[in-house]
Amino acid sequence: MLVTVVVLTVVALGGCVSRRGGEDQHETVPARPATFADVVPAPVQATQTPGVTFTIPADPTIITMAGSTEAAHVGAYLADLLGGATTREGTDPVSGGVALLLDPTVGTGEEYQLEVNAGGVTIRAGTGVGLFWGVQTLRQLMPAQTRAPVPVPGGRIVDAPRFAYRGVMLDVARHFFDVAAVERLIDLVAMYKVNYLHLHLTDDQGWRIAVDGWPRLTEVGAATEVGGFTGGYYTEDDYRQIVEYAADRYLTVVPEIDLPGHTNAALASYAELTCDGVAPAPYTEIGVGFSALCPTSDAVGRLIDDTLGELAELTPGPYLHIGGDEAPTLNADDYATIVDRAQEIVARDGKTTVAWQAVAADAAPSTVLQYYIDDQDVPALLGAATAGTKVIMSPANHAYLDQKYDPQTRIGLTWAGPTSVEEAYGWDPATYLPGVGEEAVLGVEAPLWTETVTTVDDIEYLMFPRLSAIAEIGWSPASTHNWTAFRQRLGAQAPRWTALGVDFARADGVPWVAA
Ligand code: NGO
Repeated sequence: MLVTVVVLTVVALGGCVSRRGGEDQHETVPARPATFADVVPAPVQATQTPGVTFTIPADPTIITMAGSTEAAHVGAYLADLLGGATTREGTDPVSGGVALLLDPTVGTGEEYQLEVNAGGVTIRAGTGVGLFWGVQTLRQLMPAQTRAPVPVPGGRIVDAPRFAYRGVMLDVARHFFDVAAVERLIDLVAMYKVNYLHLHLTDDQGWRIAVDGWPRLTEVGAATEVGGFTGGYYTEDDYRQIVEYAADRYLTVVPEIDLPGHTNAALASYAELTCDGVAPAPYTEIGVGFSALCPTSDAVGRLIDDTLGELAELTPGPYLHIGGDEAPTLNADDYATIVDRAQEIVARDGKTTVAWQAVAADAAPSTVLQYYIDDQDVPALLGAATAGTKVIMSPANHAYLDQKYDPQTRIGLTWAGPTSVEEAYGWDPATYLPGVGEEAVLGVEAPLWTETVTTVDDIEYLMFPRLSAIAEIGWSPASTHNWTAFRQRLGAQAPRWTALGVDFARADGVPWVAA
């Protein structure tokens, strides 16, 4: 479906005010060189050296740590950004180029240090992922066009993430998005050090992953989406391709099979998954809470076993998400029968379960719970967190990217919003839920549900800039949290997004730097 957007632009003195839902009074400021204060997410320490600039020359030299395939991989990524480079192995900083050096004293995880002086750039980290995040920071210190020669301001950054899990979720069930769309999304979110991609693969309106032995899940279950009959699905190879593409950018895929509710597409495919043996019609509306797998059906046990078993095999990351949200048609025992079975199978296959908060009362100790709403399940979630359960924070009124920015936004839901950029940024994962403190929080995730999202432009419009706000909340120390500084940093992303063709919302309240 093509959505036509009417853009009315009014040029005002010294800036521009345009109107497109969510962007009523947007502000544009003149182009300026990138600074160390512009990096999103804000680093732990960033100190610019006044008066020093290093220009990465055309056809620069990139030194990658001798003997390290990880460093070589990150070097190739950087060479690509620079439009070509001569890459060779070494162990020391390089004059006139960029060195990517492994140094265990920097850390053993995602930490990195970046130094730019008049002679060159040096990034040090204990791991490949640390080097990769260092390159993402370097990218933000360059002009939007990163093809060398490019100037980089001098200075030093010491950086490490606050939380281990910084996720984005794409709902490919309500509307399907192909592999290329997902790859583009991965490229964009990697810029903000997002390290988990949660794919919501199944829901009432569509089943999006092929499962051996269950052909009707894709023949019937994948044939629909919200508003009609143009669905789609990933073959096993498609899924592998997404997983690999993500891994190349240090993102881990978390696949979700939503059960026992949100399962109309599966029920429509196989009558034996229902209790009355009658397959319901396909569903293309956006209501929730009406469907459920039958707890006493043998076929349901087999479906869970086969689907989660296959995903466990295809997914190198540690997590499988089993959904668990909104199944009001089942009583507590029947609900528990199904989510217990799913958790057992995930554990059998050596993975860790992630589930929406509704699973809290039935959660195995190792299950990670995803919080999104203040409802009747919160007391059980708090109890589990006190007993050591880890929580991913996705409060819908701050972190749900599917909510409109303001009532005029052309797409989006409103039940938890509207959510301005300032509201997306305005919370702290470790104090949001009293009883779920810093230690209990595994991290944050920004879900993009796609009931109203039909195109890649739609994805980008709802995702940017708010995803960058959630990414910063997940990465940056609480001490850096400051809306006035953040809005400046965020505004500096505009030329980058423009250069990449990202259809971001020039949301109110942010001084958008001109391209
Ligand atoms: C809810 C619901 C989803 C909707 C979403 C829309 C959760 C966890 N379950 O969030 O099915 O798509 O809201 O905002």
